[in-house]
Amino acid sequence: MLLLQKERPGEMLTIYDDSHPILREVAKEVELPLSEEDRQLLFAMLEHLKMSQDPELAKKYNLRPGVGLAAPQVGVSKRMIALYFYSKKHGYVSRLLVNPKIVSESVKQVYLEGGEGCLSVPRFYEGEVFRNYIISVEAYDAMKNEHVTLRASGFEAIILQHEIDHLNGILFYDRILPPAQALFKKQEAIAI
Ligand code: K3U
Ligand code: NI
Repeated sequence: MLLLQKERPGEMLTIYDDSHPILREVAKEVELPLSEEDRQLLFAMLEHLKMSQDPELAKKYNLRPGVGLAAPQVGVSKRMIALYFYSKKHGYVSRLLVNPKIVSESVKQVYLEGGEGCLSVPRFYEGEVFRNYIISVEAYDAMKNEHVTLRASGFEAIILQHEIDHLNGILFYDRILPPAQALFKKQEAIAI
């Protein structure tokens, strides 16, 4: 069951947009064991994503729906990310990852047919972002309280790469290719 902050708008996070320099910084590694403050921020990020996907709460608090969030987007330049998305195979998936590092990636590429969006980018950008279809990520998992190596493919792999980019000061539109190059890439990539 979802536990939502229905009556706690005062504790809601502020999302910084791409005019803020923090979005272009390389975020700092997080010290482990995880501090209570860092853990609370991660859970607040997850709560924000859950609320943003609840139509009633999203409307009430004027939230754009999101499936991922990186700490720099909420003003904290630390290597922490939250994911909350629906998978046909697993239902709703929540992930809270600290110091995530991509350790392997497929040659095969994938892209979202409608392009990517970002809670920190209040504009539409036309064009596809090509990403690795399968990746392995090493991280400290703040839900399991242990180091993990996870393998992700398709949409989850796209979200992870988008969020890890935020930790390195990269925004999705930096990766949009000129149309001729994109056309070439599309022939080899999987569209989802
Ligand atoms: O893609 C979005 C979505 C929202 C609800 C349901 C399904 C999809 C919204 S944009 C989004 O979630 C960004 C969030 C960001 F920018 F703050 F990290 C993450 C993302 C969007 C698209 C591809 C990869 C990651
Ligand atoms: Ni983003």
